[in-house]
Amino acid sequence: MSQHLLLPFMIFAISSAPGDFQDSALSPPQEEPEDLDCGRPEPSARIVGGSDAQPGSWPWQVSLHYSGGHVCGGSLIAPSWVLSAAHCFVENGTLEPAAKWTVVLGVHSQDGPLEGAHIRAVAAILVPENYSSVDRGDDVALLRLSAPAVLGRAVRPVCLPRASHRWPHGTPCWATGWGDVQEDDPLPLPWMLQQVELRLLGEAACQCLYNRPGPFNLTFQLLPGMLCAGYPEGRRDTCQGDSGGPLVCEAGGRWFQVGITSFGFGCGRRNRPGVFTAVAPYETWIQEQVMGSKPGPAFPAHPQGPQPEPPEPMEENCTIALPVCGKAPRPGAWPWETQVMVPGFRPCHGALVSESWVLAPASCFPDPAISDLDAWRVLLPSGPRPERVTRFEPHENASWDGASDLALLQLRAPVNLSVAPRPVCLPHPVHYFLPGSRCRLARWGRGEPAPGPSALLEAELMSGWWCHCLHGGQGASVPPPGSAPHALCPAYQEEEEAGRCWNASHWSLVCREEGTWFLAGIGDSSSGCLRPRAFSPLQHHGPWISHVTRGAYLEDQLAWDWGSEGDETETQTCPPHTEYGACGLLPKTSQTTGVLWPWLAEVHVADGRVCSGILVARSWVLAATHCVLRQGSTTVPSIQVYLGRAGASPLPQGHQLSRSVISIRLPRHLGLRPPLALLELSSRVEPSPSALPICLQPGGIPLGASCWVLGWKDPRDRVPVAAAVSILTPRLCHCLYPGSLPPGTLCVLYAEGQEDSCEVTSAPPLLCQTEEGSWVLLGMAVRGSRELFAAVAPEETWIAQTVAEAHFLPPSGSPNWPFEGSDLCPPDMAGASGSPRAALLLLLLTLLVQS
Ligand code: 4AZ
Repeated sequence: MSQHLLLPFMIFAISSAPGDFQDSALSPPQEEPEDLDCGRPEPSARIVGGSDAQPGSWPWQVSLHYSGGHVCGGSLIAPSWVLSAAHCFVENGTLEPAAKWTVVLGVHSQDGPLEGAHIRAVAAILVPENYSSVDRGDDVALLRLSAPAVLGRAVRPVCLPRASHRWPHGTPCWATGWGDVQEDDPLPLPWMLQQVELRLLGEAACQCLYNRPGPFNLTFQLLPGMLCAGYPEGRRDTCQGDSGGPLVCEAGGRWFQVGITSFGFGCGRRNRPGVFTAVAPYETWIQEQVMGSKPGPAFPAHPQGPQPEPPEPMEENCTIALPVCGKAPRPGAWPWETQVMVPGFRPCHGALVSESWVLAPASCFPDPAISDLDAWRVLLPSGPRPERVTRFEPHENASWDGASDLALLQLRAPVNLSVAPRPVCLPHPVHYFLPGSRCRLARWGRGEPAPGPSALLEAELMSGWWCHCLHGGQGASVPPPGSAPHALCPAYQEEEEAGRCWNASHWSLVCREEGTWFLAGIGDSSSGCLRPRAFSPLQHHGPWISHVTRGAYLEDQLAWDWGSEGDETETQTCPPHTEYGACGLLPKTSQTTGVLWPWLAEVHVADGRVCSGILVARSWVLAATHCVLRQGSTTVPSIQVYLGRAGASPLPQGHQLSRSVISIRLPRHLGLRPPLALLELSSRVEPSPSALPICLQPGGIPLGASCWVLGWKDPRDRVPVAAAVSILTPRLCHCLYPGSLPPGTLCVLYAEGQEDSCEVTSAPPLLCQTEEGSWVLLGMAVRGSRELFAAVAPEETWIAQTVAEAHFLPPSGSPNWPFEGSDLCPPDMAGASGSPRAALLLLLLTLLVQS
């Protein structure tokens, strides 16, 4: 029994044909004297309210045991008959043998010897022929006991309603059971029978609630023979283990069983009331099964005589409940932000998660502080006075696992949530924060105020793939949408300089869905001085938080537009890492951010030239020598490098970071000026969607790769464009450009119509994406050419010696093409006129004829 919530097996929407049980209204009325008195517990025995039932208050409640443990509930309807739910007994379409079940009657606490209880074997289990699964209805079962129950103070039958009985919308009724107290949270010892008051919901009202997409964006079609009970706001419900148990309503001094606990979407969730099998429509079916059994179940006439169909109040049809949690007057004004004051320590920031509980990092409260809870004070926004703390509950893994650095603090007096303070919403374990979600950093633990404008606190969530592949293990499989992520990665609108410190930057990540804020993750200061790049998802801790607090606001996901990521059904794996971490990943960014090429740099030389550069390590950029050094000049110009530029228009200028160049390195070449230069940056960059080094491939062109020239079409707006190319074999290359090519030159052929994509003076890079998904740098364009590239591979040793942290992938085993020329060119090909494409066709033809 849940006063709150739980996730059972998830049941999804269907809309099959209604069952054919409505004819039961024609059944003959029962003569009451033939049956036992029903539905009357010992008058003095029950107290309404609270969640533990009083012994004897629900004497028809039975516990159904399988292999010695409680599995389902049931109700005694006659000395030899128990009513329950079909789904308790049917597994994969087959009925479990009756002999495996026992019925425990007259039990209250199921801990220890079942005092006063008695046990009956099950002689037969009867289930409607049409039963297939709970969501298709007919979830009802009858159990014939091997011997009649002994009726007494704690064991009495409940009354059954006739088919014509109607119960008005809103009738207060009671459900009972030993089921979970929340989703995945079993009833604690001493396993006392639980009771909860639920209101009947009319069909239209219930259908209306279930028409709102809920967990997993699914809706559900209520069928005839089902009824709902509960509240739009949730929090009181039945749960796993209550199935088969009774929902009873009082009429004329007797308790009638109106429903059988059947299923629901989770437990106690907002707008997801419990679904019950309506008992009245099964009058005939029950009568047929128990035929001849004396005494049989009692179907007393309704005390008010025949009932008309109650008109369902129309205005009740759609009272959708809105979240209680996660409402902020404006971003940054967090009504859940709490400060825990412990004498001798700096204030610790946490979040209010329910009326009585505050979540904060456990590391705020070292051992000596815990000894004196009396001295602690909790400051809440707009709270009239500091609150006192009565209980401190650290997470069991708090001391060694940063992702579990959490503690719960119980306030001595619950706060009134109708005004600020208000709790933040918490995600269920399967919550999937969409890439592109708008998030904010919020103070957490001993976090200091942000050193700068509030825009620094804004963040946008990166795709799960990027986050996992950047921060997770190499070759790891990416958790698909809908399964628990290992990390949440925010992309910041503005990148800060490494070295600029945010003091002791502990932050929490709050993300907004449909205007409601969720506490999505907690970050530590592992990125040194900077804002955290990866947060530990809080959703893993939802079960612990709800177990301890019994009432934290776990909310269903509210935004479901998964975009292209939702279409990815195949398991994705991460491209290889190098010993310095991930390289060459291209994040899938949102609409608002546009495409960012994390390794593409703009190299601005003092005299106004701008050319492309490629980040090869956290403080090194590779560029074409002719672009950064003037021919003949020996002075080193002043150079500024910009990363994360998505072009001057139309994409936003955010995400930019810049570094000045402190040295230019050239390889030692005899005679010729080497084509490639390494620029050393004034400080390192932090891996982010704006700045991630490219990978390098020892040996050259990766097999099966697709290759691109990445440049900009217009030197003024500098919006990056990628033109698809194929790399020609050295022989074709040599034949097309005989005599003119320095060793180590790559030639490319542009895909149809892409020749003019890139501007030439910027010296665009040639990149390939390997089959594993890593982006690899192959070369930089030679002066004045779109087709010829100075290859990186011949400079491998120089790069490795200059840049210790260059990201060399493991050798791919692909053929290492010799870059030297060949003498096998057909005659007359030299400098073929016209376009390279025309020349190439001609060349291919000639070679074909020759061979
Ligand atoms: C179950 O799994 C179950 N919240 C029973 C009732 C509900 C959900 C699940 C209703 O037995």
